Amino acid sequence: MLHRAIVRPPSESFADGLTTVDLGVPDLGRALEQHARYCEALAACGLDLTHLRPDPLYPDSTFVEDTALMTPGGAILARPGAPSREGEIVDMESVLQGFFPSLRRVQPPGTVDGGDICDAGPHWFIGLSARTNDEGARQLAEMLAKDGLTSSCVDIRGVAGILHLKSGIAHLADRQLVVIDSLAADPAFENWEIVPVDEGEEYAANCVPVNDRLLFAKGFPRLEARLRSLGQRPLVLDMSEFQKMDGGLSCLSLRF
Ligand code: CIR
Repeated sequence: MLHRAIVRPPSESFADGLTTVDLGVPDLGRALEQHARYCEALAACGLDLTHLRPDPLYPDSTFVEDTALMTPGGAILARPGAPSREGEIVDMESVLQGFFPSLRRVQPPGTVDGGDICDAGPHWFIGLSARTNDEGARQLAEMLAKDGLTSSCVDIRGVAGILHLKSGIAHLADRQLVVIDSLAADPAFENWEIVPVDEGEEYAANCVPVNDRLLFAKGFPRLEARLRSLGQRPLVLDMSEFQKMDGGLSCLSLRF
């Protein structure tokens, strides 16, 4: 069961953040509206929300998932791989200290973005990306092993169209994963049940199980229908403004 989430609304500098997609400039008013609906959805799933103040110094800071990880052994402060995002961990550290007495952290020269880390129960997938480097992955695998978790790496550095590992995969339940086609042949996913994603619907692979519901992006009817047929109960949210900044549903919160 998940009980809490940390969120941070986009600030007035949101449109100055990093992006690799060409979907236009996000509208702050609409982004705030979509963020508010997202928070309502988490609350409807039974989570208590902690809101960090919006911070215009860090345009990407609404994507809180990249700054920390929650494991059965406590919290790990990440070390975002984009220089413009490094300072985001300062506020996250203060808020996490209120929940977790001892925080572990990824140390330089390691970098880890939380968006590259997919928790699949007792096994975790670690994406090697433009943001998460080999040293960061090595440190994280060691910390996870101390918590009794196994892990495997998925190198997405040559995979077009995804920023983070979780831009292309999601863990649904047990050994069931949503995986986009360009990642499906990775040896890390052998012996996992894969729910495929149709061409053109890749963005929706980033869906988020929260207790008995599944946060799911609006506008991707084929994957939505497939997941419903598998017994999932999608809670559909408009993510248009966050998609323009390379952000998906998982990155807007840290859930624990
Ligand atoms: C970035 O490039 O860092 C942000 N514009 C988007 C981060 C999205 N985070 C995530 O998928 N976990």
